[in-house]
Amino acid sequence: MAAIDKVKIIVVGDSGVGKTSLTHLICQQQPIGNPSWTIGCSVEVKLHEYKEGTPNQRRYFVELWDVGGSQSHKNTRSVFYNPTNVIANVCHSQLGIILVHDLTNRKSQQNLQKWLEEVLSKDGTSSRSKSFEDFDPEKFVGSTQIPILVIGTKLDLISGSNFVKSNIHRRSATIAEECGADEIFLDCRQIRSLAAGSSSSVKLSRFFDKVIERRYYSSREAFSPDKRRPPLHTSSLYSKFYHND
Ligand SMILES: Nc1nc2c(ncn2[C@@H]2O[C@H](COP(=O)(O)OP(=O)(O)OP(=O)(O)O)[C@@H](O)[C@H]2O)c(=O)[nH]1
Ligand SMILES: [Mg+2]
Repeated sequence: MAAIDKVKIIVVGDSGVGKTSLTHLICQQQPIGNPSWTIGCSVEVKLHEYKEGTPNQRRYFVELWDVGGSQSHKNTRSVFYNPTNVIANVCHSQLGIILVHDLTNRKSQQNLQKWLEEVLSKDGTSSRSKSFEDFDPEKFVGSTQIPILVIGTKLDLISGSNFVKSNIHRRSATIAEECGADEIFLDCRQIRSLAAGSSSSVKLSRFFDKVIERRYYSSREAFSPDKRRPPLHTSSLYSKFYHND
């Protein structure tokens, strides 16, 4: 049987926003009861049907790298951002980024820019030395074409009117708007949040397709299907690095 190719997606955001809950919901199709703080990084894998329902349908592993958001581990996190399989002049080729914020915590949304900068500047392929103030997500994301998805969690904890209000009174563009990224709002503790056919599930699937497309079908990156490299290693269905549960 042919090996199944894979892509890597980094999941980042402040501690407690719900990254582990989200990753579990995506990969296990069920909510996680009581997640503990993620120490280091936990990797879960989802089997994804690329371009499902079309003649080009193909199966891929999507690895979700759920990175612990605690400030105290900031300096040791960069090891997780390093894309494997790096070749000269190919930047972030197999990488996608999911930026997660908590809808009840505005600061967690503002911090997404810092998270994006942290991933992009420390992934081992960039020599940028710019400070945070100089960082322009629109420009940088535009130049790398890296697929990004923004997810707002804890939708169940805010009332509809608060949600509308917080969006109307926003002073500046959200990071999703700046990056031209899709945005999903959900309750990670409800299985129906990503029910097949729902708009959230369709957006998520489209995002995975984008990451796969960039990795395996983009001629610009010399990764056309014909020139496709074999994966470095076969994914185990569930591999854990450092997690304290
Ligand atoms: N009500 C509600 N609670 C949520 C939701 N998503 C996550 N939580 C809760 O928020 C808490 C933190 O969730 P985690 O998934 O551990 O957060 P994390 O982002 O992985 O945190 P770190 O591992 O420390 O970076 C847990 O108690 C979850 O049950 C949601 O959509 N709604
Ligand atoms: Mg976690």
